[in-house]
Amino acid sequence: MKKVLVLGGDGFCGWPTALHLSQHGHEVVIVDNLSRRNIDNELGVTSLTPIASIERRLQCWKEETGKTIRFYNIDIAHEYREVLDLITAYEPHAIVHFAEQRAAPYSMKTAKHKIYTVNNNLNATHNVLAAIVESGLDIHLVHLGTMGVYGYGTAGMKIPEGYLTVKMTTDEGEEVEKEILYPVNPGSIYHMTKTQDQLFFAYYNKNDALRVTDLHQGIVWGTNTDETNRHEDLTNRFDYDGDYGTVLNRFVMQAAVGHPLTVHGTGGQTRAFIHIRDTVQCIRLAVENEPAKGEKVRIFNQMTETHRVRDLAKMISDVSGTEFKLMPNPRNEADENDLFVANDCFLQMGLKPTYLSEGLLAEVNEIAKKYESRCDRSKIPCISYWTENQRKNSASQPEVKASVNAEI
Ligand code: NAD
Ligand code: USQ
Repeated sequence: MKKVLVLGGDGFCGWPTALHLSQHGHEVVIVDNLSRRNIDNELGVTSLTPIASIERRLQCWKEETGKTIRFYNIDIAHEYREVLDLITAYEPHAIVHFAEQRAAPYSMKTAKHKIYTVNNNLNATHNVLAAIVESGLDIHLVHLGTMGVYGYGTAGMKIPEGYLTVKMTTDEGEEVEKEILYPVNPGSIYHMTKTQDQLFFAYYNKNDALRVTDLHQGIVWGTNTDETNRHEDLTNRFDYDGDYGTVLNRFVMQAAVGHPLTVHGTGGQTRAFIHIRDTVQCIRLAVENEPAKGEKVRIFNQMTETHRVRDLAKMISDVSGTEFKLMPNPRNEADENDLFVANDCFLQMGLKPTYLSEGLLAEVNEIAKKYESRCDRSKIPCISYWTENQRKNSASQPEVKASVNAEI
């Protein structure tokens, strides 16, 4: 049994992870400032699934399982003293850190949103690291990073798990080998904060010998896990709006309400995916297998399959009969890319993935169809633009081409 602090434990990944850890015998305390719920208010949207208050969620978990999860409302980015006091009093074995602003489109909306994302994410991560050191405790930090730190290109090789061995020629003409962090190539201000997080971890690992596992996660799809399925009041959130909704869950919901699937550009972007059920398994595996003292930062690629956006649209269109549309891309990103990713670490540790081929239809029928009446169609369009050019392009070409089950 490990004592685990789950930072950001009211969020989409954090809530099912907290329950999964609790169910597997770990003692869990959640910290969250509920900023995600406040951002829903700012954007005028709600989760497609109805989500209970954090107090009701925890009471329901107790009623269902007899297990207690405590909750503290602390802003990790701004309340350093409270973070330190909690760590010192609770003495966790591990801290799982989800508590960041995680939407790329939200981070690109305006200068104010860029500044919020940078201040929130960098201070949250740094405060946790500084507090672990100041507490003097030997705590394993497990952080949720992103595949997007690498960019999505390949140099004719699989993207390795975090590190790259490079060969250099010294001034004397001698060839030397060195291991470096894989070069970063962030595609948004949000992704940029995750590349900076990596440097914080490398520094604190070198200077203070902190044990850190950084999980470079792909796009999470799906909604519920075995634990959140136990009761309506444990249901996980499902974001579908243009800022927080991620591509696969958006397509699933769009198919359920008969909205044309919103493919950006040519849909040639290839991305990495993982089901929420696998996310919670991976995090438990990471918590239960901490790095040795003095070991370099462990980096795992937390993803199970890669797909091209237009192939996903085609797959969902074929299943549902909903047409898809190629829209002007609001983002500044490559139109087409290949993506090959190494993910051996979690598979070797025993991860049994849920693949799209098995989980997709259940998601459409059990979640999107069930809650379709809660969808506000006016919140579906992506209206955060990466640059002024993208904004102008969208205004002049509302959609590029419509297509029903067509080959593109
Ligand atoms: P989310 O927004 O649903 O959850 C984040 C939680 O952290 C929210 O409950 C929010 O209130 C809380 N939070 C944010 N800032 C905080 C602060 N300063 N103090 C206290 N609490 C704070 O996001 P998510 O989808 O659950 O993502 C969790 C983590 O996983 C993020 O770091 C994200 O970058 C990473 N990730 C997510 C995905 C995905 O597809 N959802 C993919 C890869 C990586
Ligand atoms: N896209 C569409 N249509 C849509 C929405 C998105 O074509 O309606 C495209 C985007 O242009 C992009 C791709 O789908 O090319 C993925 O977009 P996304 O919103 O699903 O994912 P992203 O912005 O990359 O962010 C999400 C999470 C983030 C996490 C990241 C993992 O919000 O927290 O870090 O996935 S990764 O993509 O591997 O970097």
